[in-house]
Amino acid sequence: MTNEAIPNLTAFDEAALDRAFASLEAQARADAPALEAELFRLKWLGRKQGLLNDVSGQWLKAAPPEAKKAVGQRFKVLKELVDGLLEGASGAGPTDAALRAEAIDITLPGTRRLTGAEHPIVRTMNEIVSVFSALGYSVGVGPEVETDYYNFESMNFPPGHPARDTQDTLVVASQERRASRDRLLLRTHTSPVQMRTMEQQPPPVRIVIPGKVHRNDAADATHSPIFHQVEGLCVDRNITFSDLKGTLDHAMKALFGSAVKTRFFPSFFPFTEPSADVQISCIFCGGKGCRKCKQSGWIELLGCGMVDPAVFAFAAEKQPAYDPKKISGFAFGMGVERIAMMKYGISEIGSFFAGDMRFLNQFV
Ligand code: 2NL
Repeated sequence: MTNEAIPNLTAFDEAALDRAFASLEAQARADAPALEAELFRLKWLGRKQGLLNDVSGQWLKAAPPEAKKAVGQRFKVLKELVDGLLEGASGAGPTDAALRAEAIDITLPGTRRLTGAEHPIVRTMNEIVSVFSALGYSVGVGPEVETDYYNFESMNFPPGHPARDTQDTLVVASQERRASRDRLLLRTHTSPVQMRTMEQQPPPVRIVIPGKVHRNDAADATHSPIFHQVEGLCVDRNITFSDLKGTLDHAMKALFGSAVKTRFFPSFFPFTEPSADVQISCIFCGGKGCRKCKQSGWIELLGCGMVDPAVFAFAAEKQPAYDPKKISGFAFGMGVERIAMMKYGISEIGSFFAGDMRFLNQFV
């Protein structure tokens, strides 16, 4: 019986023999990595059905006397190849040459990978947050796509307030079918997270919310439609404006050095009453007056105030403990870019977002 994997040889000239053996060699090389070692041995070297046995039977024995030597030589080479392949596969291990080719020089220096660094905005945000963490504040995060209710209505913005205008707020398209309180927009401040927090837990609350906010502003040296805020909220019994002043005075000293002074000016926000703007003594001239503070000796840095009872009334719809007759609180908000620009002497807000490595590498 002849093996069909081995064609019958019709010509025994050198070229015909080379072609015939080359095809078997290629087959053996393909089988070696594909077959388990014992299967490979059986297929090629098996005493009864091994291919080499059949090659010997069909090609060597069939060769005319003058071609026997040429067939025998090629058969020997093929047998050595198959033995070699089996040795490689059966745990005798690779040859020395193969080992040397794969060797790793462990004395070479490793591949240096840059670890990266905190972006200056994130770093500043973390610094602000850690000042309040040290005072016992927890940290909250929340969605950047918000509803009109959390961003405006519950923050006591009246229906026609200019901030609600699409000229000032970036809104999600095609929301007309929804009730106005459910319409989606990009949050313009992180206050919605504080309202969500109050809905989730009764007072006392001490929390800071760092995060990204959006406004439909034209970009210039100090304005960007995307920027970052840290807002804070403290609610408990008997929280007073003195607590607000003491907390923010401490926070400014922790952020800018113990020599800075603070002062509070009357201001207005829909969500606080009374409201104040906070100025710190100029960190560049110590208060004597310079270009940075426009010769005033003071720099305006954040807004704050006592939480408006109307805001507590919205929270009380879900958590009755926010009864403005029983509790009080203060809140504040600051722009992270503005603080980072002051700390690092940066004049263009766009530098934070341009992704220019020459800028960013200064903060590594
Ligand atoms: C500013 C002013 C401020 C708040 C944010 C706030 C949050 C709640 C209730 C009341 Cl839940 N107020 N946040 C209060 C005063 C000022 O931010 O100029 N930010 C850049």
